[in-house]
Amino acid sequence: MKGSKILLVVVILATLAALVGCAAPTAAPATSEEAAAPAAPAEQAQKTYKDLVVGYAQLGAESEWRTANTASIQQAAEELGVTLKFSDAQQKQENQIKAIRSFIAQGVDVIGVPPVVTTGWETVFQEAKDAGIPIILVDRRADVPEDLYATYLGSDFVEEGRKAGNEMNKLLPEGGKIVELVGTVGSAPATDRFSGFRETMAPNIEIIDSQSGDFTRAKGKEVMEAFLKKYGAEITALYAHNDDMALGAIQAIEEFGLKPGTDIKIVSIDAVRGAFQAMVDGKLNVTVECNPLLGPQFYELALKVVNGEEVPKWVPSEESVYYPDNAAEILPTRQY
Ligand code: GZL
Repeated sequence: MKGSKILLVVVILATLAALVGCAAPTAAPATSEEAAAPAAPAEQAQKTYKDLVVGYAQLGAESEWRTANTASIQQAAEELGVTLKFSDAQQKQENQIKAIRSFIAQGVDVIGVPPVVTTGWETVFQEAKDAGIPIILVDRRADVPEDLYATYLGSDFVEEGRKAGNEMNKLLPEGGKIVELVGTVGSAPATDRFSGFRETMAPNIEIIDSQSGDFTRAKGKEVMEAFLKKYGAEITALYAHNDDMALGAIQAIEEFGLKPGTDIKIVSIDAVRGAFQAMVDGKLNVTVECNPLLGPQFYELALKVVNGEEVPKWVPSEESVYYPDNAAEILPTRQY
């Protein structure tokens, strides 16, 4: 009897032990935190051009250069199958900022922007960063901390100014008095072309006046008319920060009764078709190239940035200098 009792007690104890988890230890149960943690996110899927959504806050349509830049951005998107949301700010910073905020609200993958001026961007670029949307500066730079943009794709405007200064020295070996048509005040190209030119300009050349023509043909003509009224034939040459202002100035010089390219030498920047035609016509002496055809490079950078690939902080454009002697031969090949 006693043995059977002991056996019964053992069976009962074993059963109780099994019921209260005294079984062989298993892996420690997840803590409450670990249990709540989401599964490790899968590797973020790599985007392709076809599923890339890009916002481009274009600054305006002020010049042949800008028109070509817009065409390049739009054509490259179409060719690559990129979804492009495009806006034109009519050269107003507040419109560019509104466009960037709209792209953030729409949840685009990446935003491209040519800042119309260099200042006033920190707040909206921080909003894009907080939303996890990278900014790519295209064409023009902005004065912001480097962590607020992924990369800058554009020219070395100071070097363009240096090249223009060297060309002016060649045109005026005896020196002379020149006037300057400055681009949009506060923009990177205007600021840098202004300083670069003065780095290389010869000491026997004097800049007797310098005013902004805002990169437009109409304003360039208007300011040149004022220069001619004030200085007349005293002006030996003109330095224009872009071809559109130079073409406006050429009209003003002809209406004044002088010969552009002969009585008043002209050095300009951009190398748009209109400048090549003016060189063919003997009215413009030099144009320093500034390449607007940035579409393909922009999307290549955009895809890399969205896919987390390393990109340089600055991708400079390749550019040259053009003269009248082969302008007729090159003109038909120019894409802008
Ligand atoms: C330069 C670009 C300038 C052009 C002008 O990269 O920002 O703006 O030189 C244009 O023609 O208006």
